[in-house]
Amino acid sequence: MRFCILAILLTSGWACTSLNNQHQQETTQNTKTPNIIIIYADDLGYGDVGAYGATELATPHMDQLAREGMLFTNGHATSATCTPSRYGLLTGVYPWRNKDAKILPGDAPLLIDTSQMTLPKMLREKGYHTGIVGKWHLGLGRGKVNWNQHITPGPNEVGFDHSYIMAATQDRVPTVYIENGYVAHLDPADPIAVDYVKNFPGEPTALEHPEMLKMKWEHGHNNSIVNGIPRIGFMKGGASAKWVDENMADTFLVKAQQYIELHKNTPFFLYYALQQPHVPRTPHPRFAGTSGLGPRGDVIVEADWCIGELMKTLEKEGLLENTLIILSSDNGPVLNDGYYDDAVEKLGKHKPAGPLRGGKYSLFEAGTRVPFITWWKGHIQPGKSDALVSQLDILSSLAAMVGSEVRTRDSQQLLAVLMGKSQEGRADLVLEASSRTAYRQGDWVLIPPYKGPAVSAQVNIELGNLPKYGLYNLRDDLGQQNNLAESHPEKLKEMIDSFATVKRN
Ligand code: NG6
Ligand code: CA
Repeated sequence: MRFCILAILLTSGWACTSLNNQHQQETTQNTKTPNIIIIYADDLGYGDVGAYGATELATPHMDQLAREGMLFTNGHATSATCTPSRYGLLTGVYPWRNKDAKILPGDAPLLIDTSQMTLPKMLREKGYHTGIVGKWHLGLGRGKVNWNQHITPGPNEVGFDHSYIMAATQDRVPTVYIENGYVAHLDPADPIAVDYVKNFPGEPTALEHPEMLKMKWEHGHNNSIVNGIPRIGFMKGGASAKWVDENMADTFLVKAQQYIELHKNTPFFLYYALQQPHVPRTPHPRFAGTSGLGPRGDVIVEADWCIGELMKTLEKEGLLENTLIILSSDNGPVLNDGYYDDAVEKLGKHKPAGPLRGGKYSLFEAGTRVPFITWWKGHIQPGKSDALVSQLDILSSLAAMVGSEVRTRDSQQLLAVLMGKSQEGRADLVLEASSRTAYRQGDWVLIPPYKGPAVSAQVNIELGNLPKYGLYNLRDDLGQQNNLAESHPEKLKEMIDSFATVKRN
């Protein structure tokens, strides 16, 4: 009997230690391999978020992430347009190294080499389940895509276990969702055809049928009409598969929530690539008119709501303490990007670029300096960081976190910075806008001379095309108003030399 009690005590004691060990192991496991969600807005500007100074627009959920996490004042997208930025984010390689990394049409081939290292591949090697929901815009297939069959290669071939995407942009055909390489809800009897050069006989275009439009085009965007909205590119068929623009935010949100619920028991990486506030801006009727700034403001409010709903899902599933969130945007803001949608007329006092000069497409700061927030309950202490960081750095930094040796060419390991434990960011960064590059080092920015209009006639944004070198010191001149190239010849030379060295390497 005595023996028995002793045995029980011993056994239960052992069980207890074992449980403790297991718990400890799980805790270390969790602190090394939390779930990771990158929430990536499309064209959201530095000044579009309350936490970054917006006063005319309410973004309570983004603000909450900023308040409880690290807000980066010097966080950069890799490029001032979408495709190259996403390329940089997912590969950790500067897009200007790849001549094809430009805004892609909806029928472009896959831009990322399937043998190339990517963020989802690196995480998958470390046991993550990986998913993308939302905007892709990195090309699909190898050339002529047959949209009625398995569309490959695509996200699933560059590291994502699961994908639910739009191929390119909301304003480009094909206007359908693609789930793991198959067009969702496609009726084989009504096959899809896509062409970016010529229309299909008998299909209405915006040029010929303006009476069919519920949203008018201002520049470009005058090809096929889908859901009363004129698009870039021509498309035929696929009626049952076509998205309803006003439901897109809800659709992607639900897919993102389902992804989380399905994979809550493994570490997961979710790339939640929101389509807002890119054109065409089509808020759900619940949000139409809510911002007072027109549809552009409304879809930012809608995107913010989606983020709040996603957080609720994390809370409901008990994942709040175990999920690292990075919120950012693929490039800076634009008002008129090709449709008449009141973005300019109803802007009022709102400043989408905040204090920065330029916007989307621009080499000036507002092209690439974007909202950049990291959040991880209990692991990232609330704060603000002025460290220079790029979305390029996410790959190597997260690799370090999960214990992976992977480091890619241009991605710096800045985990401590992203976690708010160090202010030692990058020493320098190459900025890109439509294949033009500029160079940041410390507080200095060098913009080489480029031919081309100073201001884009289409989008009315200062592009950063200067007749001579531009040299700015952002410490005293965040708005880049004072070109110091002539008054600081030595600094100019030093910057030109450093830039040449960096681009050679
Ligand atoms: C431009 C489009 C613009 C937008 C952009 C891509 C025209 C005239 N303009 O070519 O509306 O779609 O491409 O934006 O067609 S991005 O955020 O995906 O880079
Ligand atoms: Ca974009």
